[in-house]
Amino acid sequence: MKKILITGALGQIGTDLTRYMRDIYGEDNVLPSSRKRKEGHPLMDEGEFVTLDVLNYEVMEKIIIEHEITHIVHLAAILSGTGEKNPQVAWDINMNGLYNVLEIARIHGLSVLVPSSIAVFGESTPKERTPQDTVMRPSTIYGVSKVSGELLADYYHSKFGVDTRGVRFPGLISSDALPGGGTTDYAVHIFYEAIKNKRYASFIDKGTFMDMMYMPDALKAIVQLMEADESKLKHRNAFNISAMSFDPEMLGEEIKKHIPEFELDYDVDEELQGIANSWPNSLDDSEAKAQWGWEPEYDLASMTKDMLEKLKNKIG
Ligand code: AKB
Repeated sequence: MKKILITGALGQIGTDLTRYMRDIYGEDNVLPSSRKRKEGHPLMDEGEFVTLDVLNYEVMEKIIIEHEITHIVHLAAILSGTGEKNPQVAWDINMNGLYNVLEIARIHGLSVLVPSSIAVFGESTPKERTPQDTVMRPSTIYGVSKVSGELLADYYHSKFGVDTRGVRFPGLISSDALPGGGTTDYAVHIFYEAIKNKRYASFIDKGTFMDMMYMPDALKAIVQLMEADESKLKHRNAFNISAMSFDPEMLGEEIKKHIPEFELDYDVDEELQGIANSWPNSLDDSEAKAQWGWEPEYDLASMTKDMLEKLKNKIG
């Protein structure tokens, strides 16, 4: 029987993941947490929720013991854009938070799933079909902390036998919770603006390709990897996964098929553009496919159609 603690659960992934996991493992077996309560957030009224600052080891340990937690999905992190505005805070939360999680897992015999990101790659990484094992010299504090996190989680597995696993998420597109402070966020904002105003000024320039994934595939990946047969895993932290790669123009064209009056123009943010330029154009996710059966369902066309339908219901 699994009893799962989700850190950073009020963010883009956590909101959907809590509901998805509760459907699979039962409401009482999935405990979302975040640094603060957020009144009005749907998870406040959907079963148990605890406040947990991942930098507070004692509180985390108390929650683990009281709730008899067996697995931690560690989502609490500062993303690429926000990280560049305050690198010290990003390092503190991304590294010391993870260190606390791994130490508690080592001492109490828990399993840990911690997402990494395409941000682990940098300018010197091969850009097309970026291999699973390749050069990793990121240029953002987020990327530096995610590479370090991957290595630390691998170390806790090889040194202490902690069951650590992770995926390198691309940009995630979802209709429930908004993303916060990422370079790939334009690919979510564009949908809201297309429905509300029929136009969008992208902060990422045309011709900039990045990997992306629709949230249902991301949720599936987390559970699939958590449930994967350990003996088949040659890698642990972290697997390349992807579902599609596009630039803003391609996404705009796809939206126009549903909203013909939609107009896309550009108001490029130099800092975020620099980050996007340093990331791969497309990932090779064949190791995830071979080792634990990863297979995405949504491509650009099916994701766009579903996003627009969901958002029209949500915001009208
Ligand atoms: C970001 O843009 O920072 C994130 C990511 C790709 O990890 N969405």
